[in-house]
Amino acid sequence: GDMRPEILMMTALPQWDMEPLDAAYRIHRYWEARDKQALLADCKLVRAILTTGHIGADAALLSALPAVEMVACFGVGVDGVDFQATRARGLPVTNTPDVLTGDVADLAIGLALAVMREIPKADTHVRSGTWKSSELPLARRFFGCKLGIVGMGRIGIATAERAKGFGCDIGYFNRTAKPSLPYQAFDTVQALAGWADVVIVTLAGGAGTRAIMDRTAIQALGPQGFLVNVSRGSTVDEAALIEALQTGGIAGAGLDVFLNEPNIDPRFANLSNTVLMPHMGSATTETRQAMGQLVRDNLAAHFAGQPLLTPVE
Ligand code: 8YV
Repeated sequence: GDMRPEILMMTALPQWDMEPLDAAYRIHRYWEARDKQALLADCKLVRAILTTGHIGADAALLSALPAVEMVACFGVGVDGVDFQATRARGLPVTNTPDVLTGDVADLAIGLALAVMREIPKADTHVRSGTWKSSELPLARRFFGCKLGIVGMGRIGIATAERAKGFGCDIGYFNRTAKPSLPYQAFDTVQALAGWADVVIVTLAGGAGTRAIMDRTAIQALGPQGFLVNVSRGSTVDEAALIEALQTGGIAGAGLDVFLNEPNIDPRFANLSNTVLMPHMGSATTETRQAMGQLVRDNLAAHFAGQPLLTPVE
């Protein structure tokens, strides 16, 4: 018979992952199923869930899978995983740290440059022919600016390393102080935002960081301040952000992440002082290949009874 372990995949991965996954496992394809309940009813022998950190695995999903042994996330964030439920079942959870750090940090700097130097607006100006009849307003200098980083984990540190090359003055907020870092620590996000020309949010998502970038912090950035978010939409008070962007409360924002992706607040589309991206922080061929390999290696280690490569817990 078919000896391949059964796994449940919540979302599709690229062909370079699907082929080896199909060879190794009997895959239940959640994203393809029209009747999700019928699909889950057929998953009683499923031993692993392959998901993303933001789709995650909630208590209802886990309770539908009596034989599940582990949750493997494609991505570093694991905010969609119900850890109370996985702990109750003793299920390990893996993610894909490190391999995507450089890409997300690159995009953080890219979004800061794009919004401050108005690269997308300038591109439209050239393409549309308005260059012949009008001049764009002057943009804002990025190099040498005061750069605040909220969340000094792997991605925050990699962002700071890049910003050093631009001569930025770097400050940060982190829930636990990191005295070994050669950057100025701020006690509150509000104090950091009051000091910074641009704030880049590189926090983990989840309940512990919900709207850390709150209304007061956004207001503290001020009419000359910029916000970049490459973490999760949940880390910023989005209603307060939209209001500040609409009223000139801040100068602009570069956003890769939103609440309710991909059905984001339609008001973003009408804000000219924003650069918007569809959650592409890790979206390079090189990084997505490395992420897929790491997910497959974690699954393979689990089914071989070997230690997991990158367990979250
Ligand atoms: C997604 C991410 O996982 O790593 C993360 O936390 O948000 C991304 O890498 C990726 O877009 C797949 O959905």
